Amino acid sequence: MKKALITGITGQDGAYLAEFLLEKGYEVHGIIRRASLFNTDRIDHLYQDPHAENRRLFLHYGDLTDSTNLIRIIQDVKPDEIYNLAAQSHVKVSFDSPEYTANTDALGTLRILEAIRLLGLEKHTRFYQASTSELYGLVQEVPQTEKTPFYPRSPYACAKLYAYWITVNYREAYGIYGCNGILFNHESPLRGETFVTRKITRALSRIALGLQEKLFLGNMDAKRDWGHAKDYVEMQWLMLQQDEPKDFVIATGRQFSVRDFVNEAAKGIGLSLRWEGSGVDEKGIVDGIDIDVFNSLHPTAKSFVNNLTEGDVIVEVDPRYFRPTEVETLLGDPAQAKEKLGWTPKISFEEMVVEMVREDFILASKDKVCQDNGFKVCDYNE
Ligand code: NDP
Ligand code: GDR
Repeated sequence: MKKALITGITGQDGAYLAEFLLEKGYEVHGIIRRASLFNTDRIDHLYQDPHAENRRLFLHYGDLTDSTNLIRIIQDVKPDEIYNLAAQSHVKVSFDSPEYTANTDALGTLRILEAIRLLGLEKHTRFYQASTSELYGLVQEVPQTEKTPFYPRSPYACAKLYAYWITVNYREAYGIYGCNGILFNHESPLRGETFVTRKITRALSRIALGLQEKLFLGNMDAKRDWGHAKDYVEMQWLMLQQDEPKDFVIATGRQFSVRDFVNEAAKGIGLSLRWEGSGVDEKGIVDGIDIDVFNSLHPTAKSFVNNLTEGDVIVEVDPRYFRPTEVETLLGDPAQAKEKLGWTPKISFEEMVVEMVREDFILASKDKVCQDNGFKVCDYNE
């Protein structure tokens, strides 16, 4: 039975990857951080009681900032494959916490590679590094390929640039099978609530149910190549199954703006929007409501009064969400992945947005029931 170690198993990709590898028959080990509250929501459906026989999912406390802990876990597990997904992954937050971001995202990667080397596992353990389209930053070429020059635009991207090159270096210097997956943005109902897509689908659902008044966003013109996380974790695995290690761009080859995403998500719950103004004065206004779509979202929807009316302003720009340096446009060319890995994404942008907004509508419906019965629900909305 193959053994995989996933750092960042409690994150969006970690959860999908753990499920995928368990289905493939792997023994899966994951590193989780000690937190004051349970932080395993995304993998609770995979959890196996530590006392159960024949279990194949094992969780270890650890942190990418702690070398000795990483060495001990890797020594104990001796994994065939390590997927390094752990990171302070929020670009905007990296401007507030640049040193912590570098410690985790850059040095954390080095610590794992060094552990593989120190333990003499260079020929045993294959290594996947979660690289990112943020490396292209101020883009030098459209679309971006494996050969497009990098120009990082945030402390996060600078840290990931180090991680990219140290992976290449350990491959060349010590013969470690190490790969960078240069993944463009990928989303899902498990996406963190402060990334723009999930912020939008969550907020629109809550607005439709009267739990929130407005959605405040930053740069509406930013353009991204958005894929589905479930599709992308399959590629992470495929990259480690090849004869030779190689770096791959993983993207859909389609691009949409933040505004396009809002329109698509609004459509998913039966709203059409019109846009007025520009820059910080831009507003998204309800232009039409398709009550049949709204009612089809969930059996409970019919029992809720939809409190929106045409003309309501539900989206506004708030400059607090602007970044000191922005990545305006990203569009990937996945030709090499298609050719060499035989990989193509299965879930379209439109299908993904509908899935996300429908899942968030169900969560908002639960909150609505709680609120209507006098219970306090979470108002956090950043
Ligand atoms: P998430 O933010 O959802 O998950 C990050 C994971 O890393 C969480 O499990 C988190 O733990 C863990 N983590 C954070 N800091 C540390 C640390 N110091 N030590 C140990 N674990 C830590 O990210 P995604 O799943 O979306 O992304 C996975 C990886 O892919 C990240 O490296 C990200 O930078 C990269 N990436 C993501 C893309 C995307 O669009 N999603 C695109 C390109 C790259 P906890 O749950 O406790 O917070
Ligand atoms: P990104 O994702 O920075 O691309 O990094 P995010 O969803 O945070 O931003 C995408 C774009 O939307 C604009 N934007 C906003 N973003 C957020 N978070 N909140 C807002 O209110 C808002 N309004 C507009 C942003 O300015 C940006 O242009 C993600 C992360 O998963 C990284 O870890 C990963 O490496 C890259 O994708 C590829």
